[in-house]
Amino acid sequence: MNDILNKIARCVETGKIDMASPYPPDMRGQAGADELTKQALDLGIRPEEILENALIPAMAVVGDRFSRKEIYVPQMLMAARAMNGAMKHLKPYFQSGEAKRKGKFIIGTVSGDLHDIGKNLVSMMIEGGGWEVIDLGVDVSTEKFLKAIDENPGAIVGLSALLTTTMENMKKTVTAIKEKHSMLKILVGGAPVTQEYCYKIGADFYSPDPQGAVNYLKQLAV
Ligand code: B1M
Repeated sequence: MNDILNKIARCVETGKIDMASPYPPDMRGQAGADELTKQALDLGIRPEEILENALIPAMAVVGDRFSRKEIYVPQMLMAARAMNGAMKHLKPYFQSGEAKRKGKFIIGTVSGDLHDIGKNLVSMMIEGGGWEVIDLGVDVSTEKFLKAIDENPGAIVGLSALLTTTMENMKKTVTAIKEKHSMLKILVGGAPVTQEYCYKIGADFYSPDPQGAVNYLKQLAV
């Protein structure tokens, strides 16, 4: 089992999306993240294990290499594509929540921020937890969040930010939402976000991972 998970991790780290991807040269013609993830599921490996033991650690390796200037944006983008190639096989498992919806959840990555892998994971898990998810995508302006809230009364809102520079936009959006809808619950997350920052900007809950977000919503639905 570890062998195939290691191979999937290496594919994500090197941006080997699928069999047709030419990089890295020593893996040319071999299965990529796409095919290997399918194989792993066929072997009975649980989707959570693939995510936690291969995909997420691989993205952490990619981030460290970027920090050390060993790789650049194009390689990060290839890694993200390989991750998405794997995720498309996991998605149906995470989305197969109960048929009856517990409520509505609006989610988006804040203005100026294009990172969506973590946000998509949170979105999938919450959908799998039985909520109707309205995913506004990336680079979402405050106005777009406010419009979605007006169109979906009673919804809970989730904001994701991956850049220290866009955390400031998270604050602006939270402030604007709370000014108009003081009782509405706002959940925040993303790598640079902390519990302390959540309190500071007036959001209601911080979760470092999708499961924490699911648990928070579960508690609100009771
Ligand atoms: Co970017 N990037 N990136 N990037 N990128 C980071 C975030 C960075 C830490 C890399 C580094 O320097 N080590 C760094 C930010 C530094 C900082 O601000 N302190 C960085 C930078 C600098 C940049 C650019 C500025 C680079 C440039 O152009 N010079 C640029 C900015 C573009 C923009 O947004 N305006 C940029 C671009 C990109 C790509 C487009 C190439 C690509 C994104 C592709 C995509 O998302 N579709 C990319 C990638 C892939 C990364 C890294 C390598 C991986 C991010 C990721 O997907 N992680 C990242 C380094 C890293 O994180 N190790 C990096 C995996 C994902 C599962 O984790 O998103 O943290 P994460 O989500 C987690 C939790 O945070 C949590 O749950 C998830 C699962 O556990 N979570 C929530 C997330 N949202 C949540 C919401 C919740 C609750 C939990 O409730 C609502």
